[in-house]
Amino acid sequence: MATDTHARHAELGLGDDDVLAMYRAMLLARAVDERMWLMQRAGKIAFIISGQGHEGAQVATAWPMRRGQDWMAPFYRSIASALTFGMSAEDIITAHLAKADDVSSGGRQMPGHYGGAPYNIVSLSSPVGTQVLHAVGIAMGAWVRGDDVVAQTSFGEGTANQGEVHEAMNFAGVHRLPVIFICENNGYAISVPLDRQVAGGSVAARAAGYGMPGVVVDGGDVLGCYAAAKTAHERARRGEVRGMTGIDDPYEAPEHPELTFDQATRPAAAAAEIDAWVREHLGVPA
Ligand SMILES: Cc1ncc(C[n+]2csc(CCOP(=O)(O)OP(=O)(O)O)c2C)c(N)n1
Ligand SMILES: [Mg+2]
Repeated sequence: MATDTHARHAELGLGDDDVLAMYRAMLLARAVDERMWLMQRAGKIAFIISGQGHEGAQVATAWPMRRGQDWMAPFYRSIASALTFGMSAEDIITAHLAKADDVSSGGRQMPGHYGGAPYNIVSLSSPVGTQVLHAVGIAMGAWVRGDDVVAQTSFGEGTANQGEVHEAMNFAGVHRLPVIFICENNGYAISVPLDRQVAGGSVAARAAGYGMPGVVVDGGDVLGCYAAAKTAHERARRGEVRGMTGIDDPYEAPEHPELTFDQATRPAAAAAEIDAWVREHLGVPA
């Protein structure tokens, strides 16, 4: 098994040092996330939106992105994406504490709105999906200027149903812009399950209608996510076709603390489904 794993990352052009660095980034993201939960419970942070369960997919899809050259328009769970693309743990925690030297906004943005001019990370707005338009705008600007730039944006599968996400993807497809759309599908938009959000059951399948490839990758398969992101990045640079990746993420462990009302109304069936998933995948005995 160890030999197979080694062959797989080597085949993708990754060295042992690369995969160790990816694993370290995942662990750092989890450690920062857990620390912020403690700080939130201690009353030091207003709220935290967790990225737990998304780390592998985020590190892997950010890995092919060129720091200082490409651009990222992330979403509120993008702790690992932001860390991989240049933000430090200190940047992330300082932003949540709303300190004056916070790189994202000088303490003026809400928690979870990752951004930083030095890192080419565009701060998101609170209405879900707006960052998808920003990424397409960045890609359009790069194309007009003739710059070698790839923009990447990420969002949840619930957000994929916002009107502007359709507009952004259609516009990108029509103009063949260098932008990668990453849908981190964790099966729920707060308490609404996938089958009540997405007709047809797949966000990635919509890519055909936008004239771009759409692939589904298991979000727990870090190397699979890396391979998909690397291919999409290469395609975007060639100006050939843009990549749209549907990431099928594992459930994130904690719930949204700021959405208490929705938690209370989450259907019992959802709790049972999550419980079954945890038992099966994490080996928790019944
Ligand atoms: C336009 C808009 N509608 C509703 C909300 C409230 N809201 C915040 S997060 C969220 C759920 C989004 O679900 P999904 O896109 O699947 O991402 P997840 O949180 O599951 O990662 C909603 C409805 C919002 N911020 N913006
Ligand atoms: Mg979701």
